[in-house]
Amino acid sequence: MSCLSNCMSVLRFFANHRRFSANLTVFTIKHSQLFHNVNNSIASSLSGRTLTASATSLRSWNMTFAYPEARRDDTVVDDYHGTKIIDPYRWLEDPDSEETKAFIEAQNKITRPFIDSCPVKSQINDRLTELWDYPKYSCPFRRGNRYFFFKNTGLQNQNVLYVQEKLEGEARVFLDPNSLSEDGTVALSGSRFTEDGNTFAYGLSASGSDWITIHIKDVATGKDYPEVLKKVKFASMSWTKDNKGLFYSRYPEQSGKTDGSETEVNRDQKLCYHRLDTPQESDVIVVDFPDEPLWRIGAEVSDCGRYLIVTPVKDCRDNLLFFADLSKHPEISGKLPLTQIVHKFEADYEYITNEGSVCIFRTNKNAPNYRLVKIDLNNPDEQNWETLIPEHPKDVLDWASAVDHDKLVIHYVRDVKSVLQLHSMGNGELLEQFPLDVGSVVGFSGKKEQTEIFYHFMSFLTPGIIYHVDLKSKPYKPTVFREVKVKGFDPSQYEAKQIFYSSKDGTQVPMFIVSKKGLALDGNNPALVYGYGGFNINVQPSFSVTRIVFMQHFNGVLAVPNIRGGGEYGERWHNAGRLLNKQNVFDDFQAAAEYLHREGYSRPELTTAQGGSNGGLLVAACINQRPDLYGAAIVQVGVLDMLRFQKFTIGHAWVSDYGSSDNETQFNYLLKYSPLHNIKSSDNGRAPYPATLVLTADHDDRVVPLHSLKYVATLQHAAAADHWPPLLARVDTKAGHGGGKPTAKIIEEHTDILSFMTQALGLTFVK
Ligand code: X97
Repeated sequence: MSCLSNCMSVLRFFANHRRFSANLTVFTIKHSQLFHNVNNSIASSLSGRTLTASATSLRSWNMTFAYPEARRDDTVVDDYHGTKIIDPYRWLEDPDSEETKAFIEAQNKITRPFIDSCPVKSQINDRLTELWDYPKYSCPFRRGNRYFFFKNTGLQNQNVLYVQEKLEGEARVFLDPNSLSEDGTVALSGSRFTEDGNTFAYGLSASGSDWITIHIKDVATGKDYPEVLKKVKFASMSWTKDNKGLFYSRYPEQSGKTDGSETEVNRDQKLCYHRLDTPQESDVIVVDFPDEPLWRIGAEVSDCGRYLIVTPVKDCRDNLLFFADLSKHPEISGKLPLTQIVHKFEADYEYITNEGSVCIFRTNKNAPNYRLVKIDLNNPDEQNWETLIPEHPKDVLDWASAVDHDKLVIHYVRDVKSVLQLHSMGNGELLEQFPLDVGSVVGFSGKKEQTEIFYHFMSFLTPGIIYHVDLKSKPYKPTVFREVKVKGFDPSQYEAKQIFYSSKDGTQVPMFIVSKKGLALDGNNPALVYGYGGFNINVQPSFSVTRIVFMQHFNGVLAVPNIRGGGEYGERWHNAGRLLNKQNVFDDFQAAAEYLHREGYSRPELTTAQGGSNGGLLVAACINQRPDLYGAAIVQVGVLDMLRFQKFTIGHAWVSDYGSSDNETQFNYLLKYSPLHNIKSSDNGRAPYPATLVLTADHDDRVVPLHSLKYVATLQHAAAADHWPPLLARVDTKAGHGGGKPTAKIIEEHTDILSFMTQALGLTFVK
């Protein structure tokens, strides 16, 4: 989930479904930014220092600016278990107030000139645009008698879905999201074909919000059915195998806006059944848990069509497991009676396939690296479960997909690199290991009733190779179906390596280091250290044009430490970096920076820390704790108020990683690292911070912008009026957490990030 990644199939930290779902979107495997003369209306709504430019000259850039000082309301005080915490910028939690809007405008007004005056900004932008302009493809996938694939010619805002009768045949546009908005801000977000391939349900999101509307298309005619399903978010979509209707989860009507710029808690999701060609008002609720307003309800129709597998989830890990026997309720006219298999939230259970009543699940129950188990729905007690593929001692069983009737393709993560294998569904035996370079499988297509598979390989220096395997002919021979090259990028000039370094407590942490070959290790090169560190999410190698520009034109060193909290080494790695172990995540990241400095890859004044979302928290916590290690920090869409995150949109789901301030022990722990609550001002009025760019956007309803706004207000308050280095915010509009972002906006954002780094660190653009 690299947020620098431009690749269409790598959006892991933005992914909105748990793991790879072979059926949902074949495209995405997993679920992978800012002075003068502020006008009077703004000035009047912000108190304190003047908003006009100060006359202080800043380093050699001779730049002047002053931070807009926001009103502090010291009367807002919360009592947490007897500890009083002041929250002076609480007013910034209201996204709709004139005062908040003025604050945002004032921030952008100091940030824009700083970035825009970067002398090489247009060169950065030109180079990014040039390199980005190569065709990108997904794996083709067959539904019914047709093949489909996504393609982006290069700079199209959104990927286009094509259809063709035969693989070799001419492809026609099937769905072009670019036609749905002028600026590319309407994106396809989740889709599902019926079993016969004749009907296509697809989600559309606007301006980067998690909200989607589901539309349904007749594949043969290309015409949409009249109904539109609204109030949908975090939804699985699954058709009944008679092709007549769709299970999906939705939220109730709520007052006020629901366009993604609101902050209300998402609650009371219900699983509904929609009958094709009927209005949404006729949908029936089939599963709900009225006593559990915060649960989200996943559901999947079994491959055979008989069962509905229901998987409620409370947080961001562990689910319950129920099933309904659809053969007993062919009408689906109301609540479905459920049989409960798993009664406690203590492990993940993901349906893979079934033969008759025997289902295969991927689980980490008693298997922190995951295993496959067989559960007989007629006899589902745990003591009767059978292990089909046991847990591997080291490798993480990341996803599995049924293919060719009786086989399973299994993706393992071995020391952060992908391993792809074919196993027997009958006895789990290994049938084949597909050769792979060091890198990642970022896309896959194949189905139980089909005899061919495609998989999409990528790495730091490989933009994309799609392999095809015909499972009818043995020995299995993967052939290159498609390989893309990037004009102007010669991979042989670069090297990517993986090293292991010792963290504070001696834990060995893997890190990828990528740069031009033969760079002098004299500490004079800039480094970009990217981390995530949470939610059982892996940061595997991926191709990123922005990183190539950094390496090619700044002699930059890219470093990706696979710090604890992620899923790189299974549940143990995740557990070692969550709740009361969260400090390990920060320690691992700091140790990565120290390693880079010790080994001469860079030095603190040239090192940028970058992270988004949970990684934004990471970077912000790290610059509070060790500002001496970094020259710049890029904090994207970060979770920064650790005492109040659970009160907005889906924040409550993160208590499985963060705990909650509602619990006294966890509150005491959170208070120690919460970025917002640990901002330091030093004696001389100069806060000891690297240059910091905080990025957010008005429709981020995953991590609401108020985190970034309160944080930057506090940072700037701690700094002197003419503080160098700059502590700035870039607040985008018609954008969200990252998913569905149009290419034009991504390139602008990445141009701004590289320009900010250039300005702040004094980097040189080498041609
Ligand atoms: C989330 O906050 C995801 C929350 C919403 N959500 C999904 N997929 C679900 C889910 O996007 O609840 C899901 C569950 C049932 C049915 C349909 C979807 C899910 C699936 C698996 C596991 C958990 C939830 N995420 C975190 C995030 O965005 C990390 C990745 C997913 N964060 C932002 C964490 C901190 C900052």
